[in-house]
Amino acid sequence: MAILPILIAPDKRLKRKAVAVKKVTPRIRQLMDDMLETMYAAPGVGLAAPQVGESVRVIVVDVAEDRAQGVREPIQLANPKIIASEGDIVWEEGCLSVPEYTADVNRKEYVKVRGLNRDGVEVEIEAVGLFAVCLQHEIDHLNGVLFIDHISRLKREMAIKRLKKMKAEFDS
Ligand code: K1U
Ligand code: ZN
Repeated sequence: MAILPILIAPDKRLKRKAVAVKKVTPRIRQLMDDMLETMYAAPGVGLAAPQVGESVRVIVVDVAEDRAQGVREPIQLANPKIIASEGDIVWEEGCLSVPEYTADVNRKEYVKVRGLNRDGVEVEIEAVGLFAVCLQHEIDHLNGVLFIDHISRLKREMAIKRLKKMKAEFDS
């Protein structure tokens, strides 16, 4: 397993629509495992393949409450699709590709997601609260959408300005 570099916005690779996985091959399984290791190291509660420069429809999520105690409940999904949703929730989100910035985002409170697990078997996952929010956030990444695309234009432009400044300072 490997820890992969995470792309930081603004980056055009984060704005592309990722392509569907035809089959969960050993290469896709390796990507899923590397993404999990990258997410735990960050640390984060989710990660989408475009964030590590791979434009394929793969996400990983782990929102286990006892993660600090070493409890892991990893979810690895290819081609995730929301097939049902209910209710509304506002969540203060962050993003590993938008460091040091959080904002309230309107999401669905409950989602049912269908996808392929690491064995290539079709599964359905029901989620509420942070788990549901995280699935929606990661599926957005597969469609080239960042959480800052859900906030006001003024706030988004301020966030992007800060990111550009951070990148310029890092590069100098
Ligand atoms: O996709 C990403 O960039 C990961 C992102 C997911 C996410 C966070 C919050 C709401 C929705 C989606 C993160 O994991 S940011 C880091 C974070 O929230 C966190 C990190 C460690 C412990 C708990 C939370
Ligand atoms: Zn994100």
